[in-house]
Amino acid sequence: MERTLVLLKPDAVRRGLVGQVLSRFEAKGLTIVAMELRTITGEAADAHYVEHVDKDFYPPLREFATSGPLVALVLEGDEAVTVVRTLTGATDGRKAQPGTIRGDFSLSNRENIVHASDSVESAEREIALWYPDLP
Ligand code: 3AN
Repeated sequence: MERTLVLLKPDAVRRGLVGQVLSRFEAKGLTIVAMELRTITGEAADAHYVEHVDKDFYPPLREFATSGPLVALVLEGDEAVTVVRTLTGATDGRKAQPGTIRGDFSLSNRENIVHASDSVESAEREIALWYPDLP
C-alpha cells in the first residue's frame, strides 16, 4: 500500500468540482485516509512548492494557491502515487488527455484543478507537511 498527497486547488472548490473529482479517485478504488478544507498562507504555499519558489511562474502560482479554500487529502492504495498522477494528467490542462481530470476540467497550466505528489519521496514529504499527526 502506498499513500499520496492530493490538493483540490482553489479553482476546483470555486467551480464546484470537488465532488466530481473526488468521485474519480473513489471509483478507482483509492481510499481517503485524511481530508480537510483549508485556506493556506503564503508561507505554507512556499513550503509545499519548495522546488518552485525561485521559478518565474511561482509568484502567480502562490497568489492562486492562497486565493481561497482548497481541499487537502491523503489517498491510499496500490501504487497510489503513479495511479493518481495518471488520473490527474499532464500539468497543462490544454495538453492533458481527455479522460484525465485536467484534460476534462482545465484549460490552464496554473489553474489545473489538482496537485498530486510526483514520487513516493515527494508524497512522504508532502504528507508530513500537510498532516504531521497522521498515523
Ligand atoms: P505537476 O503539478 O503536474 O506536478 P509541476 O510540479 O511542474 O506540475 O508544477 C507545479 C504547479 O505549478 C502546477 N500544478 C501548476 O499549477 C504550476 N505550473 C507549472 N508550470 C507552470 C507554468 N509554466 N506556468 C504556470 N504555472 C505552472
